[in-house]
Formats: sequence, C-alpha cells, structure tokens
Amino acid sequence: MSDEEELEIISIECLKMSPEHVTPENIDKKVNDRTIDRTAKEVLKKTMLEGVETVWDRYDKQQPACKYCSTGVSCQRCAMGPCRIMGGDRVRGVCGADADLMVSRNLLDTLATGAAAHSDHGREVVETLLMTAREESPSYGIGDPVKLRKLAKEYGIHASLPEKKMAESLALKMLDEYGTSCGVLQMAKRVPQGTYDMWIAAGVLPRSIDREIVEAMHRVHMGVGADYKNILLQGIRASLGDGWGGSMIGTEISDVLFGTPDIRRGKVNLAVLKKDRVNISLHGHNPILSEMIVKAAELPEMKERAKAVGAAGINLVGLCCTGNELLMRKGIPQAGNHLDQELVITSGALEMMVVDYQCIFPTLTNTAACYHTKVVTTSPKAKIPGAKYMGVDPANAFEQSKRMLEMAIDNYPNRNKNRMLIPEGPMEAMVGFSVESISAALGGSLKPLLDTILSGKIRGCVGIVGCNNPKVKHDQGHVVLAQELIKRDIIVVETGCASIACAKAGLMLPEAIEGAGKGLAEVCGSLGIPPVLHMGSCVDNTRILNLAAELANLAGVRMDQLPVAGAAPEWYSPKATTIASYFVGSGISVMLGVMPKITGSENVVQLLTEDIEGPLGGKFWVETDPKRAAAILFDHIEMKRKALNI
Ligand code: MSK
Repeated sequence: MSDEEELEIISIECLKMSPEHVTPENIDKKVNDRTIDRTAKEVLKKTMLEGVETVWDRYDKQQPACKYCSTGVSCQRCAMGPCRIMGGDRVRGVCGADADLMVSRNLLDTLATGAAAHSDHGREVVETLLMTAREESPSYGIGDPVKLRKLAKEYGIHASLPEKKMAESLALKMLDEYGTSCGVLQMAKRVPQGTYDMWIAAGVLPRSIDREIVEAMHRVHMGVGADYKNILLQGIRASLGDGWGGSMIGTEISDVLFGTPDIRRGKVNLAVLKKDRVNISLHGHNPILSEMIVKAAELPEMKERAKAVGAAGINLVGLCCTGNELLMRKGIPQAGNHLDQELVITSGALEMMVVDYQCIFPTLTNTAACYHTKVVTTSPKAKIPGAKYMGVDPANAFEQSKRMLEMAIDNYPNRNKNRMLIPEGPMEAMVGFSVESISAALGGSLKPLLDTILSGKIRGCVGIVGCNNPKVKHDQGHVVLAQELIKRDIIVVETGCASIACAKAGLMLPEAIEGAGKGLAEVCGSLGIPPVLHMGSCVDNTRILNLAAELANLAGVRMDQLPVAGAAPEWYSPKATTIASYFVGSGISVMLGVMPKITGSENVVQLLTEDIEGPLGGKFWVETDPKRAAAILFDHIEMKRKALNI
C-alpha cells in the first residue's frame, strides 16, 4: 500500500449551520453556555457568526437522545436483533438477554475498546524502542538511560549489557507481555502485596495485555455467559492489563526514548497561535511522530523556507495528548484540549493540522474545508476522507516530518488574514510533574509528600483526569472540581484534557495557592509549586498509578487504604472508562461527572457503585455537580484517614 495518498478530497465540503441558528440576542448566551475558556469563547463566537458547524451544534442536533441507548438497554450484537428492553412483557432480547446482560456486555465492549486503544499506542512506542536498539530508526535515541537501566533491572536484564543490547532485550520482553505465556505482567508487581493478593482473590490479575482484551471481546459475543458480575470482572481485568501493562509501557518507554519530563514552564490556550508564523498543530496521542516534527522544525532550511514565504518562522502548537507529551518534555505551547480542536482551525490562522490517532473528530477535514488549513493523517490505522495521508513509521518519521513542514510553509500565503482571529493573552503553566521530578523536587524521595499527608497538612490527593464532553460546559467540570478540592487542602494531580483545562484557568501556576487551604498553600508555597500538578497525557495516568503505589508501599498499606481518589468530570471516551476502571480495580474510587450508559440495570449500578468495593477496595460515584462531587471526595478522604488513624 502507498504511504501517501489523497482521500476523496473533492467530496469534502465545509459544513455550515443555517444562518438563523444564531442571532445578536442569543449568541453571547450560547457561547457562555458552551465554554468557560476565555479564548475559546472568542473563537467560538467568530465560528458561530461564520455559520461553521462545531461539535456543540452536532450535539444539539442529536437531542433528545434515545433513552434505550442512553441507559444501555439496546443491543446490536447479533442478526436476530436489534433489541431493546422496553418494559412490560418486553424485558428480554430475542436471544433472551435481560437488562443486566445487555448493560454489562455493552460496558465490557467499551472497556475492551479503551484498553485496546491505549495498549496499542504502548505497543507502537515499544516497537520504536526495538527499532532504535537495532539501529533501524536512526533519528531516535535513548533519551533517559537511567530509566532504561532501572526498567531493565526490573525485568531481570543483566546490568552489564551495552545500552543498545539492553534496550533490545527490554523491548522484546515488553512486547512479549502483550501475549505472554508466563501469565504475569511485570509492572503489576509494583503494587503492594496486599493489593496484588486482592486481585488474585477476585480473579482479576491480568495474565497479559492482549489476552484480556481478546477474552473480553469473546465474552461479549451472544451466548458466552449470562452472569453480569462475571462479565464485568473481565472488564476490570482487561483494564488492569492496560493500566499496569499497555499504557504503562507507553509512558515508561516514551520516557526512555524522549526523556522523563522535568518541571518547566509552558503556555496554553488559543492565544498561543501566532499571527506572523506558520502555525502547525500536532493532535492525537503518540509522541513518536511529533517529536520528529519538533526536531525538523529546528532545521535552518525550514526557518529559511518560512522566511521566503513572508512568515517570521514556524510555530508548533499541541492539541489534546500529543500536545501534553510535547508540553511536558519540550515546553511546546498547547493550543487546547478536546473541544478546542475545531476552534484551532476556525481561528483561520492554522496552516496544517497533523494528526496521529484517538480523539480526532472525523469532521476535521470538513472544518478545514471552510478555511485554508490542510489536514495530514499519519497512521495507517487512522485515515480520514479529505485529509492527505502521509504514512509514518520510525524509519521514515524524520523525512516525512520535513515534507509535512514544507507543505505547511507553502500553505502560509493561502491564509485569508481578513478571516483570522487569534485571541490575546496565553496563560502560563508549570508542567512536567512526573513521579521522578516530584521526587527530585522533594529531595530524592516521596517520603516528604507522605509525611505531609500523614501530618494532615495535605488531607489527601485526587487525580482529575479525562476529556471534555459537550454534555458538560467546556472545562467547567475540571476547573470547579479542582478549585473546590484545593480549598479543602487536597492536592490535585492531573492528566489529559483535564490538565489543559486547569492550566488554561491558571491553576497550574504557583500563585494558585491563593485559592488553596492553609496547609496545602504552605506546602506548595515552600516548594514553589502549584496546588494542581500536570502529570501528562491520558496514557500517563499510569504515572498517577505509580505515584499511588509508591506512596502505599512507603506507608506499608494497600492502595485502597490511601486517602486518595480519582475523578473524570467531563469524560467521553472508552479509554476514560478503562482508566477509571483500572483505578477502581487498583483500589482507588472514582467520581464520574457524566453518567455511563448503565442505568438500565439496577444490578449493574449496585455492583459498580457499592458491591465492587468489597473485593477490590474501589468503587464509582456519579455526580454531575462538581461542588457536590468535591464534598463527596473530601468525605471519602477523611473516612480513609480515620481508618488509618491519621
Ligand atoms: S485526549 S481521551 S479527550 S483526555 Fe487524551 Fe483528551 Fe480524553 Fe482524548
């Protein structure tokens, strides 16, 4: 197959709303109802005045939502259906599936999808390490040799091996974990023994990464089991295989290749676009390509080419989690999170959007068709009609990056300056809080953090993670929850689009301690850090797992005994469902701000919000009001403290 092609470019049209959808009277209210981000409001207003369709318009057009789908009691799994549970005498599908079975199978399907997406990302990262070790991808190197040696030791690889041999051996051992026959994931052993024993007792210890996903897909087939509890336990096992396997490999090996993030400053929001530069956004999740684009943009020939078309230079900006990876490691400015992706284009100032995969709207090419922006897809897994496809692998990534930059530069003269709106005032943020950099800031150990929690100055820790979802006002769920928690002396760690939301709101600056409780403000003030810490992309939720595991090991308790919790106030994606489930499976309860499609089964709701806590130590809450959610999380943390006698 060709590594380059144009896909159906002529069929792509600019999607327009009818001119009556906004009026001078309702436009400000509509904008204010959709987002709290100042810069997003400005560009969204322009977009609405121009009549260009966005995710919010499509969401409105879908209302009212189907009640059967919303509650999980519709089934499309076989050709005897589709079926719905409608009440009365229609309480089973054609095959006989009841509400419990439909809801649990649908949820297991979602969990397997999320685990597959993140774990497959991890596989590509470790394959890049293997090619690098074998000198098949000369543009890559070992960015963190210390981490390489640490992981090699953990995997039983001899310390005397030369670096490249060590990297090869580690990559092969990790790739083997996707379908391992030895039945144990190495990094799952990082948890305290008590937590590991709970996994064995509950039957959720993951045997390998791929196997649990395949078995999940087997179990959603009609006629493979009808016990909703047994079905959902497999969802937890597949999620744990992702969290302590595929995703963790993604994070750890990205650090080995590109360096473990250090604390640094960066800039966020739509104001990071520049009027006089060639603007290129890097969107998606995997850092393999974007790291090469950053490298290529430094070449003098690229700078010269940009000058030749009248631009002052090249301005790379991040979006979503590819952006988080670059922000954490390179300080590349971050234009926004999930619901900003169309607005980056509708600013009229974007020459090119380069995407890898996950969280990319299929209509981005339609949005781009309203302006001069070119969309480039780069993964054979993720082609989009209307985008230029330029296939990338670790061997050709640097060369392809140069070609993409040339195309973007050549597109700069096509910008219509009369349709351009770049808001003023990017927000600064302190980012790069890997477990290693937190530990280094504390003098080489997490013990001081544990001590401040034990002393009560910091009451506990909450990880706020996940996406944006047009069901929630853009960024509000994340920001209000974080503000309410820090007020109560709870330190917040964040990843994914949640972290971008709070960065845009100024909560990732040391000055944000003004909104924190006395104890938390004192601790963060003495260290010069914000009360809300940026820990990376959504794959990097494994950094939060590792932080919790290290604290639990230091304290000599199980993970579920810690005064910690998770929250996903604006989640939308299957990956977020899997992340929440690997936290709950690891003993960390999670607050969801959007109701999952499970309310059609009272038994499934009871299992996930109550009964699961017994065998696994964690459970779910659902609360759409972030202020009420903060109160519940605070009570939970205080209850855990009491149980520990602290
Ligand atoms: S990008 S999975 S919207 S965090 Fe990771 Fe953001 Fe959620 Fe995508």
